[in-house]
Amino acid sequence: MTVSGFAVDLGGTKIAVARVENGAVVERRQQPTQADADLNGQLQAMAALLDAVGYRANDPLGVAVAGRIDRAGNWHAVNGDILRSIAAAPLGARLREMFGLRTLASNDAAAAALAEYRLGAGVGADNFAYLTVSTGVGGGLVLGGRLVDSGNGLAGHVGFVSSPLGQTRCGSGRMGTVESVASGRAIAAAAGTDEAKTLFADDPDHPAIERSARAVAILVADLTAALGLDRVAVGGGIGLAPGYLGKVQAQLDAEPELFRPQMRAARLGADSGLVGALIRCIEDRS
Ligand code: ADP
Ligand code: BMX
Repeated sequence: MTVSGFAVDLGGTKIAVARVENGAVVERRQQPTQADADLNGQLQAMAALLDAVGYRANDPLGVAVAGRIDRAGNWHAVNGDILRSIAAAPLGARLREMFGLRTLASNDAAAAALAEYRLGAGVGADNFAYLTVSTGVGGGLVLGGRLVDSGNGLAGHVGFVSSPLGQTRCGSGRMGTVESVASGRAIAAAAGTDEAKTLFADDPDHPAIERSARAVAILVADLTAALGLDRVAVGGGIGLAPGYLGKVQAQLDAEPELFRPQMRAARLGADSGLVGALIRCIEDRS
């Protein structure tokens, strides 16, 4: 399979688009995500960026988004504080109208998991998980070579399991989720800053960052107990920040060996969602 075409990755903080050739991003554009934009607004942002990287109608187009995509192609924010105007939005149908039949929408972390499993840090793993620690905390599971999915698109949303460190409600409505402790939003809120990124630059050992890493390590051990994971890749703006994976590993080292899978940084870096969205599109539409 040749992984060539175009891709979008719309997260809670940034929207990126790319032209992909043979599984590698060769051209990329990025801008901040509009948290209040509705489906039309998000589609307009995608279309303008795609134009800038040379997309033409009917080129293969994989679209990864934060939020769940149900089997009918409808898009729902799970954390409604992150994408505030996306609920049962007919993304699949609108993508086909605007860009043609060679399009497919996926959850961003699920797409990234598939790309890492096929081309990156998950190659050769039996039971693999990808975690993104970014605006939220997302996940994708590739078990026995197959990406786990569900009709409602919620499968793999491991950021919404409870954490023993959790004390507040997150935008999903659940109390004490991993996302409410470990995400970029949670780190910034706990430290009283606007952006987690500034905290990493100013105070990389801040307790809010340590707490995030601890919550992620506990999540990894819990998932390993449930799924027999042998490898986990970590991505996202926080997950890939210098020193963060080391903090997760240090916390995980306190667990018994059986509950410690191999830990890796996402090898496709910030491109795994883009590449995975296109892989899913090409496999689904051929
Ligand atoms: P998205 O969630 O839109 O996919 P990112 O993966 O960049 O976007 O995640 C955004 C979060 O990561 C924000 O909380 C931001 O402050 C943080 N972040 C982005 N870049 C860095 C960095 N280099 N170091 C630390 N934190 C970062
Ligand atoms: C949240 C959730 C997931 C997403 C994950 C990572 C929403 C809007 N987002 O758990 O669907 O995969 O964040 O997304 O419900 P990101 O914005 O951090 O890249």
